[in-house]
Amino acid sequence: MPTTLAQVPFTFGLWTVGWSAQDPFGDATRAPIDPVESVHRLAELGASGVTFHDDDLVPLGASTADRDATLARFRAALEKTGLTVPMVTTNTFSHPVFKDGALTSNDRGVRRLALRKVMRQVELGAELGAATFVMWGGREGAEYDGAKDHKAALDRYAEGVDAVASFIKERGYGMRIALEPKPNEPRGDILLPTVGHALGFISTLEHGDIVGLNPEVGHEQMAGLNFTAGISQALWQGKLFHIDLNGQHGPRFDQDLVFGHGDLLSAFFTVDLLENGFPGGGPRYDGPRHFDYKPSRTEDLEGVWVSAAANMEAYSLLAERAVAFRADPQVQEAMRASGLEELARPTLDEGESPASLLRTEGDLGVEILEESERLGSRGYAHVHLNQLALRHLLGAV
Ligand code: ASO
Repeated sequence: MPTTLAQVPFTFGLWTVGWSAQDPFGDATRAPIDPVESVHRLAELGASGVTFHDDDLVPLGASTADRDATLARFRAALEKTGLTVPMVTTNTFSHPVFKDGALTSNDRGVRRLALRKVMRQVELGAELGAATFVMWGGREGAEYDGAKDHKAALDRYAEGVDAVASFIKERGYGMRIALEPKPNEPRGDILLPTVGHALGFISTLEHGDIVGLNPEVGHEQMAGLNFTAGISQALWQGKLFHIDLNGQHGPRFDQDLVFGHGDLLSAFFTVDLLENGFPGGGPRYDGPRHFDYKPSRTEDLEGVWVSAAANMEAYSLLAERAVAFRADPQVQEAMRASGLEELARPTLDEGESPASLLRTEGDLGVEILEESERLGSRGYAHVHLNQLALRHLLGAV
């Protein structure tokens, strides 16, 4: 396997490698994996951290004594391997109680129960030093429009997220919440279906200062959207708190493929953004490169670890190529020709009034047409730039 970038913090959810591969049409094809084994195997492969839902580590309903024993074994594995826990999350989707949602269930008792489950996991995350708390509202939604009062559901969602955020602040945990959008599956429609919806929602929150996003490649692509563009906007708004990398082939069921095994060119530009930043400078993502994928159902236990390594290899290969892409003088020239530098320049001069653009000695209508014809004849050479990216991606340089 090619070298992984030593400085890149690769992390995996315990539920990813630990998935036994049951799907809506078939039984599990693999035996469960002990989380402690996952910690050791991932460390050997070069990962720097693991993440988990409450129930991934401690089965729902475990007694306090069992919970303590499990946590002690887990902590010992972390200490031995040096792996960290940069993020934790809560399972508010598997148990039948959450069939109509957790924080937005029509049943108030379910909403209160969900808050207890979430806050209990916040406490554990804080103990383990997690900086991010992911909230994926997989069951927050409906199958039928008439079955959900969307105004009330959004009120309750905001109330729930604000409650968790204020709890974090009250306890002084210094943790931030990252909401994870998804358009559908397992619900027919899920609330906060895309990065854009979630950003709009966050702007309404009382404690929105510590609430951001955990966008997932496949989730945006299921909605037919451009993932790199989505995380760009999240970064631009200072809201890219975490990221879920995986692969997906367009708008169909959530495939959770290995990163790079879906839309490869899109994956290249995602890595280019994460490793090199915006071409004109600006906010950078410095969090973990977290893989939220599923080892395909066809794989045996050895295949699980091969697929885990494949994520890191794909990212590392793309990172090497993205760095070479930006350093290539031909690419820099093509970027200039495409107008990228010009785009970084403000449209109005400093102190220039927008209304002054309307001032003219001549006929405004004629001037607008003449200007349009002059500027409209320009070529932007975007295809050449993209072809250079393709050459770098294929190692044809
Ligand atoms: C499992 C889901 C995934 C999400 C995670 C966090 O498949 O999309 O990131 O849980 O709750």
